[in-house]
Amino acid sequence: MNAHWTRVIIHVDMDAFFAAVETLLNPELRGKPVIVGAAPQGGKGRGVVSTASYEARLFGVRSAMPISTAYRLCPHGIYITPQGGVYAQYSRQILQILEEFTPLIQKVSIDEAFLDVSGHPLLGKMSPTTAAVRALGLHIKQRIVSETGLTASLGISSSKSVAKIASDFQKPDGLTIVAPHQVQAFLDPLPVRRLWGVGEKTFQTLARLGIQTVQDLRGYSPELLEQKFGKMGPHLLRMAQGIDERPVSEREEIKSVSHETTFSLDQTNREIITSTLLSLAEQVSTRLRKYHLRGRTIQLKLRFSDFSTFTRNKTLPAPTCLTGEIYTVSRKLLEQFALNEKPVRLIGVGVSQLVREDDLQMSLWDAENQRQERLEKIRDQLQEKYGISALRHAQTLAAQKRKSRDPGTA
Ligand code: TTP
Ligand code: MG
Repeated sequence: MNAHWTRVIIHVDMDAFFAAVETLLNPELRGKPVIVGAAPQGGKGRGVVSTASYEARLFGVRSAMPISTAYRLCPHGIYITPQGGVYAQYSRQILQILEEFTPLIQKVSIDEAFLDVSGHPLLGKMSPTTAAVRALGLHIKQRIVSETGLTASLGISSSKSVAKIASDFQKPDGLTIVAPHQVQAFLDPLPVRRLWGVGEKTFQTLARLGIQTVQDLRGYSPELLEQKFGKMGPHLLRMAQGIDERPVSEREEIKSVSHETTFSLDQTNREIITSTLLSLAEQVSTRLRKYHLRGRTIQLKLRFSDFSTFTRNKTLPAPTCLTGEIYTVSRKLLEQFALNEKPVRLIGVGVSQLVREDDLQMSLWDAENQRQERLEKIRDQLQEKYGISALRHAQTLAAQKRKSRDPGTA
């Protein structure tokens, strides 16, 4: 059957990325369960798994799992502490290869990107055939593996959301092509959780409505969906129908910026917890300023020693990127918890509802805030140039001295 490809969108996602790079650098690891993350310390380690090789996944080890759980599941695994710089180098090399195929690239994360290859010469001038699309996909995979030694999984369809689901479909070393006339049949049997934009909360609400598969969602009344989810309702329906016109744009779509840390010992000491909070607020605000972003919603995340996890958030009247403001708000959120009852294992701060600096009406942003922002930006520049400097908040430094932070926090 002839498929009319209006656009050809590819989602590239590297396989077990950090673990694959480690294996490349040390071929003895090939075929073994490799776990990249915090030190396991014989099962007593804190912090989390960054990623695991597919051999380790057979034991149930997954990203973001506590390293102690990974150790219980796979005590004979090979545990490696992540070395960020090397992964970033490979990430850049992969991006350079992809840039040879199209200028329309959107990098999504360190090992993931969207490509719009609609105009590629291999696809011809008219609407391309699925065979031509497949040949181009194989060619890209081949270039990546021959030049880096790493395998990628590709999903190809005529929209970003379907391409993204498809790249995950036959991992590792996969190539999944969903031609336009196959989109609905491809999506229908999938659990709704696989759709882009369906997070835990939406998933729970959908489950309560008895909606499990994409097909269930597609058959649901649009009016009721809008009643339950507001503006998100029509969006969900479009995702379920595979309708997604969003362009592949060079600008990264950052939805939120967050940092979290696992204490090396569960904490009840309020002073240590709040100074860690200040350090996290500072890291988050530095990232916001780096990306020229500000956010309106501040979120605090707490995990207690029994692994119960809570989030609290507050939405501000105007968006911010200031350490002081993010810290003050998250500290108020922290006060909603009785910290002396249960020790804290993990604490995190996030900022969402982001706006770009250039989209912001400056009148919303009073003179004092502007002055403060300029100061913080100068501090960022000094930090970048000279590393941690005496200009950092004294309290942050004190906090850093007091606690040691595990690597591998997501
Ligand atoms: P992913 O692409 O989510 O995972 P992956 O490449 O390891 O495995 P897959 O084959 O399933 O794609 O993330 C890319 C890298 O980002 C991953 O190798 C390590 C890092 N990462 C973390 O550090 N913490 C996390 O929780 C996740 C999900 C990823
Ligand atoms: Mg990956």
